[in-house]
Amino acid sequence: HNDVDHQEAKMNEAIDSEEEENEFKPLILLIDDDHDFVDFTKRMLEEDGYVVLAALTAEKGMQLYMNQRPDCVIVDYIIPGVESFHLLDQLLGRARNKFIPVVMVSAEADRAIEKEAYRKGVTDYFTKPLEKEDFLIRLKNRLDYRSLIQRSVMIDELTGAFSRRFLEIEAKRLIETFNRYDEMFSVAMVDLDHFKQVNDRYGHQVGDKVLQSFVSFLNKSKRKLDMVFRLGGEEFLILFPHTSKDQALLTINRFLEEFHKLVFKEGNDSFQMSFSAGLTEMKRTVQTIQPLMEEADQALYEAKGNGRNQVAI
Ligand code: GH3
Ligand code: MG
Ligand code: MG
Ligand code: MG
Repeated sequence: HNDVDHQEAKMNEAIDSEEEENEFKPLILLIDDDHDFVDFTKRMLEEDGYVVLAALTAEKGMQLYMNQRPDCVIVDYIIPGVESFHLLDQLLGRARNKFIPVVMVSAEADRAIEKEAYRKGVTDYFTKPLEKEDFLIRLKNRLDYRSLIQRSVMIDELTGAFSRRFLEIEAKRLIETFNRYDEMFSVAMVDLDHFKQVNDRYGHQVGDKVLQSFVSFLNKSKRKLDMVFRLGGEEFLILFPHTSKDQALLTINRFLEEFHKLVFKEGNDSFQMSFSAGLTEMKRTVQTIQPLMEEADQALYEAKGNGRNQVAI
């Protein structure tokens, strides 16, 4: 019922499995009324490592499209009971802003139809019978491109933390879960202390390395469901699902203690770092992440003012 949920679950899966030897299999929706073609194509795609959902009618196709959020749609030009291009229009209307490639297959080797399909926005147009190798190569290119876009939208390039854009999506999901199930979550705003000094003393590259180390420290120390986002510079936000601020406070205090023990070595020099944090939790009166970020930011400001290397609520 919630396609944002599903989409993000899949993104997380994609990221988790990056390390686990790319176990993630793209999901392909095939909409075509021709049984034989569907059987043949489904088998061909499965042999190539895809998961395939097949629909023999436009209605079923649209339903699967909405509920399953495939990574790519392959759609027949002529499906009985639907005006030509009507289904395509419906699919493209919803596909574009999610970067889902829509591929048209047709028995018609008609240039006018092909051109119209491209004009509408299909990524490829193939005539039947499919030329296996050509088809699979192009499909793979499309899907690689799609996962690249997904990754670059979600992940901060320097540190590997989640991006600010992705925060909006995750926060929305947690707020919905809170509204529906009273499931508490906490938000921490985190900022490295005197980070500028690292840049000034050792150069930007060392500063960058500290940022990377900080994120990998957080990722190693946090629980699996906690999420670390880079808001910019040396400022981060951590989402703690299923966690009250009292519980999150214990966690952050543990982070503070452990992080400050890490020794960074630069040539003959060595130095230690710390961070400050501001913490808040979800409440009935808010409907977006924005006010929570402001509260956490205010608390962060207090933590800085009280001498840094600490957390405030
Ligand atoms: P405070 O304890 O008050 O937070 O002091 P601070 O020095 O950490 O904070 P300030 O905001 O004064 O400086 C942050 C610095 O972070 C300034 C900026 O040049 C640097 N910075 C921002 N983004 C990056 C980055 O991607 N890499 C590096 N190396 N430095 C960055
Ligand atoms: Mg600052
Ligand atoms: Mg700072
Ligand atoms: Mg800062």
